[in-house]
Amino acid sequence: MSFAHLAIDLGASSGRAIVGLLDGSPLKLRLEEVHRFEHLPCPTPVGPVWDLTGIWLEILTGLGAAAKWCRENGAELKSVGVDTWGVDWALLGKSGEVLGLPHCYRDPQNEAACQRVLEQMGGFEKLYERTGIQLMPFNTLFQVAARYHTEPKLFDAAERLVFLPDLFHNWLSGELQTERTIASTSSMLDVETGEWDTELLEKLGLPTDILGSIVEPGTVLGTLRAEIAQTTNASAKIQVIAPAAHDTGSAVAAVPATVETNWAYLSSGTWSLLGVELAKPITSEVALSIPLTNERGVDGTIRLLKNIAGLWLVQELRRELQQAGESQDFAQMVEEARRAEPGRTIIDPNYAEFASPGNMSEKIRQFAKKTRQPEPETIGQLVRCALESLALCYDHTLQQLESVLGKSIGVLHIVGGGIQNDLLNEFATAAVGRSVITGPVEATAIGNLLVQAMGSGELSGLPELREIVANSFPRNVVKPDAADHWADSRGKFAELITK
Ligand code: ADP
Ligand code: LRH
Repeated sequence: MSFAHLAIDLGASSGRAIVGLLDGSPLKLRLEEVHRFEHLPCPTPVGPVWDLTGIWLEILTGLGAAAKWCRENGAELKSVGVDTWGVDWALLGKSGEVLGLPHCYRDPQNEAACQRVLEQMGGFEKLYERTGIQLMPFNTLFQVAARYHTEPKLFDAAERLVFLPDLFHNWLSGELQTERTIASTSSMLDVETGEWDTELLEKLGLPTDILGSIVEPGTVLGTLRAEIAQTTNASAKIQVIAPAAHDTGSAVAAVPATVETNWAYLSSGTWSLLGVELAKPITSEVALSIPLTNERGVDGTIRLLKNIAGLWLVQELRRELQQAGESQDFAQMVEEARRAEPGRTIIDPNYAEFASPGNMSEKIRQFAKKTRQPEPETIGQLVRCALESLALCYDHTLQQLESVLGKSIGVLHIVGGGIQNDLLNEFATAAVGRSVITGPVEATAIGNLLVQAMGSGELSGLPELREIVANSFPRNVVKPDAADHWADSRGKFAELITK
């Protein structure tokens, strides 16, 4: 009988349950996707909230399907672990009751709270030197400040603040722990120690008695609650093991960089997370001026990276088409973009207006108008504009990283669902002028599974984990797009973002 683990990988647009089987010599990981679903934030009068119980039922469906698959295929399901997108959280009362629905991070209320916090701190640099996290209005710190402002009594009743994977682990096992990678993206941890910065929270007048102790990725949290085992027809012996509970932490753990020393990663999905892996955080003046984020990873590593808007832009263009009854899939949109004119319009993907949902095509046109460029009209022109601009932003960010590190980066590994967009891979390769390797697509689930295997004592650490990824999944060396505008477009992009 072979052993299996189950990754529940929840991105901001979709979730999946993937069984992983480790066997052979050298060890290889085999994946079996047993469940996949899409999900969306729900608009309410108090802002966008996540369909928490809907997502939970999908998790249970995934667990049930994994248990069935393992039974039918002679495998023993040993453990399950959940990773989610970053920053979102909930409060639990004394009995464990969730106090209010968790908001989706794309919530306009965070903006005012972010400004208030920055004023209280006397500027972003004071916050950055403590937490080392990029300024984004949706960081958990600002979300907590926003909610404390509108609903202070909720915090009186609260016993614990939980991040979403911690909550799902609690619902699976009954145990309650805070996993370090997901906590580290909140802007509430001390960048040097990786522990809660309680002094910061006190300074901001925010409660600290709701913070639990923090555990490492790979920690065995417990076993399935009897009720969960019963409803999913799974064994009550299945362990619940915290993976790198932040999806980006899991994805970067699964980057198959085994020989290179000068590599960077790009985790490509709803967001494009581009950065390097380090032993220690960097909060220098140059890092602050960009600013770059320092998040915690597997085996005590630090991810120095930049959050770039990513395929959110294309997701929103697709949603607009769907609303107009012109349903198109991503592959069709990419084909239209391939046929559109090269180098016509460039945007800054990180322009604040693009971060909120709705009217993406109009927002892109307004940006073009403001910067005196041709306005994209067709879906092909819009998608091409978004993809070329993302590629240029990757190049710019790599240069920024090099300036912080004081050394050059020769190889970019791109992982995640976004690598299914061939055109973006080709654009990225042309724009960055470095060697680009794509794969694996399911890096997040793979990282999640292998960290569980580490936690259960089957694997020793990150180097072994990456060897397994490299041995198990195909990688592709990308050929650059052949259009001749890239040198000009790089110049245009640099001008755009300094305006
Ligand atoms: P998340 O960050 O939500 O977990 P994923 O890693 O699953 O996202 O990546 C989803 C993105 O991948 C989609 O937004 C889409 O842009 C892109 N994508 C998925 N399938 C395809 C495809 N067949 N062709 C082109 N792009 C795709
Ligand atoms: C990517 C991600 C990213 C966060 C964002 C909110 O899914 O976790 O690392 O910053 O979602």
